[in-house]
This record gives sequence, C-alpha cells and structure tokens, in this order.
Amino acid sequence: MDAAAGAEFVVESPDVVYSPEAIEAQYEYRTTRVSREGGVLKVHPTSTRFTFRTARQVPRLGVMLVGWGGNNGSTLTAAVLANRLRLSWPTRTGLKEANYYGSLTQAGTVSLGLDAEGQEVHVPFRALLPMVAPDDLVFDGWDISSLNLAQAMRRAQVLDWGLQEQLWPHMEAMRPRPSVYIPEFIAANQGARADNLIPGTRAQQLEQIRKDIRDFWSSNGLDKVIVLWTANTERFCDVVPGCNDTAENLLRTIEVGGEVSPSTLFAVASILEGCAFLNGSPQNTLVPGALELAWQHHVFVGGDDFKTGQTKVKSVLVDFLIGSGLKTMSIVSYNHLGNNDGQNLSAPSQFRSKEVSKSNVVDDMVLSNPVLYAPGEEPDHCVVIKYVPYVGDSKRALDEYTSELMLGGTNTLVLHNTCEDSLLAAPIMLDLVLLTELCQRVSFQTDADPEPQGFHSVLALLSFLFKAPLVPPGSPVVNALFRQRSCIENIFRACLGLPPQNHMLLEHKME
Ligand code: NAI
Ligand code: DG6
Repeated sequence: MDAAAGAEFVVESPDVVYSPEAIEAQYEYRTTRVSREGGVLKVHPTSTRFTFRTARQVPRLGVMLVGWGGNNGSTLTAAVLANRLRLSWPTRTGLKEANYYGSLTQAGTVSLGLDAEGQEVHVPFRALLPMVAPDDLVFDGWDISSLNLAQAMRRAQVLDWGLQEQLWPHMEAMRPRPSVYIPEFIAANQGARADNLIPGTRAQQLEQIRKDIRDFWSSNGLDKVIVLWTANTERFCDVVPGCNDTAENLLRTIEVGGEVSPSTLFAVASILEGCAFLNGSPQNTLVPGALELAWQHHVFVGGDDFKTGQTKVKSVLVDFLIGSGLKTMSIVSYNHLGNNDGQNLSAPSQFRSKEVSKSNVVDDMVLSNPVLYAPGEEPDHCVVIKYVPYVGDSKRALDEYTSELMLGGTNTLVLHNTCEDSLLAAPIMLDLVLLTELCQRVSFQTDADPEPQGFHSVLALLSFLFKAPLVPPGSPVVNALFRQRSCIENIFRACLGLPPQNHMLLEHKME
C-alpha cells in the first residue's frame, strides 16, 4: 500500500509559490470549444492562464444543522465526537473503532503521480489542500423536536448500544434550538414531534434564526459558520412571479407573508448572515429569489438532496452502461425504510419531491449519447419508496436495469442493497461542509480578468454529493459520479499548479 496516511507533500515547480498565508499557483486551463459551421463541427483547442490562490489558514468552523435532532443530524454529531474521543466499542463481531468511512475527503485518496519505479503514489484527499479537520468542527442547530442530542441518537436507533452509552454524556447537554414549523410543508405525520417552535410572523422567525446564528458564532469564538438543511423533506414550493422569483420579492414576501417554506427561510437567514447554505433534501428550497440573494451577497449555496446510496450506484452504473455503448431502456428503483424520513416520505407531496430528485439523475448520460438515443428518447424510469417501520434506519434498495444489447439481445441487472441510511449520509454531510469551507478560501484571476474572484455563488463543485446538483445558470448539470469526482480532484490539482489527472499512463505505453 502506497497511500501515506496524513502524508504531507510539496509541489516543486516555478509555477507554485508557498507563503505562510497562501499557496499561489499559475495554471494553464486547456480545453476545447466547438462550433457548428455548415453541418461540420469545428473543434478549437483553447488555453486560459489562471492564477489560483488558496489561503492556508484553516478557520475555527461552526456547523449549524437544521433538523439537528434527526437521524442524520444526531449520527453526524455522534460520528465526529466518536472520532474526536477515539472511541471503540465491543460488538458481536469484535471491537469497532471510530472512523470516517464514506467520506471522500477523509477516507478517499488521490494519486500524485508516478515514483521512480513507475508506481502511483497516493495521498489522502484531505492532504491535497489545507482543510478543516472534522474532529475540530463545532456543532449546533435547530429542530422542531425538543429532544436533546443523546435522546435523539437513541430515538434514531442507528448506533451500537456500546457506542451510544459512551456518547450519551457528551451529547446530553446539546439541545436543538426551536425552529420554524409550517405544517403544510411536511407530512402531517410529523406533527406529533413538533414541540420546539419559533413563534411569530415569518419576518420575526427570520430575525430569530439570524440571531441564533450570531449567538452561536460569537459564543463559540468561531471564524465561520455553515448552515446545512438536514430536516424533513418538504413539498415543492410554488415559484410565483412577484413572490419568490427575485431577491427583492422574496424578502418582501417574508415581510408581508406568503408562500415561503421553512427551508427557504433558513437559506435567506444564512445568506443574510454571510453563511454558506447547503440543502440536503430534495425540495426547491433555493427558489430563484434565494439564488439571486446568494449571488448578491457572494455567499455559497449548494443543493439539492444528499447523494448517498441507490442514486450514487445509479450514477455509476448507468454511466458504465451507456458509456460502454449499451442502450439502457428501463430503470426501476424500489426501496423501503422505516425511519422518520421514510414516514415523512409516505405522504404524497413529500414523496413527489424525492421522486423528482431521484429521477433526473441519468439525464446527462442519456443526452451524451446520440448514437444510442434519438432526440427526446429516454429510458423508462420508475421510483418507488415504501415506509416499513420495522426495518428502521436500515434501508433496503432494489434496482433493475434493462439494456439493449447488439442484435436484439437484452441485459437485465438486478441489485439489492442494504445499509444504515444515516451512516451513508453523515460522511457526505461532512464532506459538504469541509469542501464548501475550502472553496471559500480559494480565489483566482485570469489574464483577461485580473480582478480576483471566487467560485460562482452556486457551488457546482459539490455536485458529487448531491442527487440533483444545482449549477449556475447555463452550466451543464453533471450527474455521472466519476466525472463529478474528477471535477473536484482536478480543480484542487489546479490550485497546486498540477495538470488534470488524465489516467493516460503514457510512460507505460512506450517500448
Ligand atoms: P429525520 O426525519 O430523522 O430527521 C429530520 C429532522 O428534521 C427531524 O428531527 C425533524 O424533527 C426535523 N425537522 C423537520 N422540520 C423541521 C424544521 N422546519 N426545522 C427544524 N427541524 C425540522 O430524517 P433524516 O433521516 O435525518 O433525513 C434528513 C433529510 O435528509 C431528509 O429530508 C432526507 O430525505 C434527506 N436525505 C437523507 C439521506 C440519507 O441517506 N439518510 C440521503 C439523502 C437525503
Ligand atoms: C428513501 O429513498 C429515503 C431517502 O431519503 C433516501 O434514503 C435518500 O434520499 C437516499 O437516496 P439514495 O437514492 O441516494 O439512496
């Protein structure tokens, strides 16, 4: 094994300068432009010179979870504490130790290049650029349910008992702040747990959320706060001209009352406090007015809906099938689960939000292959979710993919996947905040535009972690998982003046 855990490295190149404050890298962005002229595609190689600057000082970072007392919120908090405290606990299959499996940044690696023997040298993803260490994160958050985090962990039934026992004293004092409950947005079956609420008008609720953020920030001596929605899936919000279509209209609607979801209220509060906002659920929290507000305030927003299990596999498998030239014609995805998320999704309009985000995840792969698919042609795609209380957080997913082979053949693949849903989601939530924070420290300029700028406020680099990635207007949506991963890896390599990972290994293809 060549992956040096925690490996430090330095890039030795005239294009890269390390100072105590920053890593500055000159980078040649080589790509191609295509034009259509008289039925002929003309391809033009292009080159743009970038200077990337990454501030090296990592901040003391606070994370506020909306839905802190839910399965994901309590599991993420428990995971960070268990790692920080280096906990281990006995199970029937032996002693288990805390780790961050499932996190791209913490458990994934990247290749730096070939060594003298022609072998690849891997380092942890987190070693590429200075990143906040997850053990150092400070948590807070809101929930409409008043259970403290220890009780919430117990309610979630995700962690082994021996681990819960050790974590209990560390989580007991963590209490979610009251939150905004608008019954029409989540399933009626959630009403029973709504005992921890912010009263008042929408404008007063917005003010309270902003006050909570400021309070958390100052009382913990934080440098930055990121807000992450991991509360229940809401129904879609109607996008209505004059109501939430522009920043100005959205702010007015909050003042006078109208169609504003709790999640949009949290997004607006975060943006106004200068905090990045990430949406881990499928609903359209980031309505056009919220996107415009984020852009006006130069605040990152990202979404929608964590890409954890079934969808992650789909965005690999369909990429493999279509990328290999097989014509996938039918995708049927069924799952059942018994946690509170499943119960909420048993209501039609909340299910509809999830159905939409789970259904659009192969569009880019289909569109990329006009050899297989005629314009407008696409596979049948059916998504079913059932609530089965007994199985709790252990989600069972069954998928069937049917593809056409050459000369009239058919290939049907069937998958069965069982796992704890929240143990898949927690490391993704971690990656989201760590990557977002890192992106806040990256700026760049080009020869044509020497004014330093940051990434677009819609942080599309996070696409790897979302089922229905939000991207800046006009930008292509990429769902294919390894394209999404390469995007992160190669942009980080660019910040170090390194060429994109091309996997050509030409050194090994010569006589
Ligand atoms: P959960 O139901 O256990 O937790 C949600 C929490 O949000 C609950 O404690 C609830 O009381 C709280 N809540 C509801 N409305 C609220 C509001 N307005 N303000 C504050 N708190 C509120 O659900 P879980 O399993 O933690 O999932 C959370 C979200 O993440 C869901 O929307 C789910 O669809 C989404 N998700 C989960 C994935 C997973 O693998 N676990 C993957 C992708 C998305
Ligand atoms: C039922 O599908 C519950 C959902 O919250 C999912 O577990 C979640 O969206 C994960 O979906 P996927 O497709 O990434 O496994």
